[in-house]
Amino acid sequence: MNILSIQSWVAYGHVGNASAVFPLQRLGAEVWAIHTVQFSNHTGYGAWRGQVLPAALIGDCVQGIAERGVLPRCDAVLTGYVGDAATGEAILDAVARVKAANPAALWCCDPVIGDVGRGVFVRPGIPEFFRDQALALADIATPNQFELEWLTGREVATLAGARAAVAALQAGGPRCVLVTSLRVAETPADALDLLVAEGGEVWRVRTPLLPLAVNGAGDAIAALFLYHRLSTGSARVALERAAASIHGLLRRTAEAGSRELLTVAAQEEFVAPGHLFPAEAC
Ligand code: PXL
Repeated sequence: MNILSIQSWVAYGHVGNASAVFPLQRLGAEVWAIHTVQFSNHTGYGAWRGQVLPAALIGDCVQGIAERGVLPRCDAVLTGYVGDAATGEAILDAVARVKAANPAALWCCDPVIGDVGRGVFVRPGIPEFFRDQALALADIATPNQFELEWLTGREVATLAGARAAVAALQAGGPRCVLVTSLRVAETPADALDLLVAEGGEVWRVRTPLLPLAVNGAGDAIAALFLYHRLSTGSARVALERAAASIHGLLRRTAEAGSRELLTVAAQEEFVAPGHLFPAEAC
């Protein structure tokens, strides 16, 4: 499996490509990683150094990959954190080139905009890029609850509200929508839900809520979900496997009291997760 992953890079810690690439490799996928930014650390610290990389660099790298003649073997494009709205065009262009070379390739678009508690944490124009341009062309979208609300303009307070918002998102583009973290009225206080919708079916996995605040878990979930969705063809199975691996990763991270995901130390969870949480139709 070959995945073109266009996301942020951080020198220290695990978000963006630094959260997504290693789990994919550990599962056996080849990852063609292109970075939208190179920062010292994630922006959740409030301070960071580094640069937003020029949009032209993304196009250049895609061009170079195309010149190797391998684009027809690209199974999917995975995109996430975008440092500047100008990068949006380069991402759309990369997806168009991959799909022209391999019409079966999927675009999994993680519309990284913000999070509950933190609000919007990307530059102006980026949320609008996802809503107005990207999602219409994506096959899979992986918003968190905050992003689902922002993108659809709907409040998500109940399971029915979540289902309606997901259906609204699907109507505008992606056939498959994974909500990577959901807490609604039906969610017990000590739990976290993940929801996936595809082909008229909606599945929910409920995992124990863990006492931690880390960044980058959504980036790893999107990558793991894409991998398993590609390898099994089933959104339900992909949800179960991604949720199990992420829960294992987060459990070990919480046990260690780490501020960064233990992506390397917990790598066994990607291939043999300790706990499986069955999906329920809803
Ligand atoms: O996890 C999303 C993300 C990705 N990339 C960078 C970030 C964040 C969230 O803070 O700062 C650079």
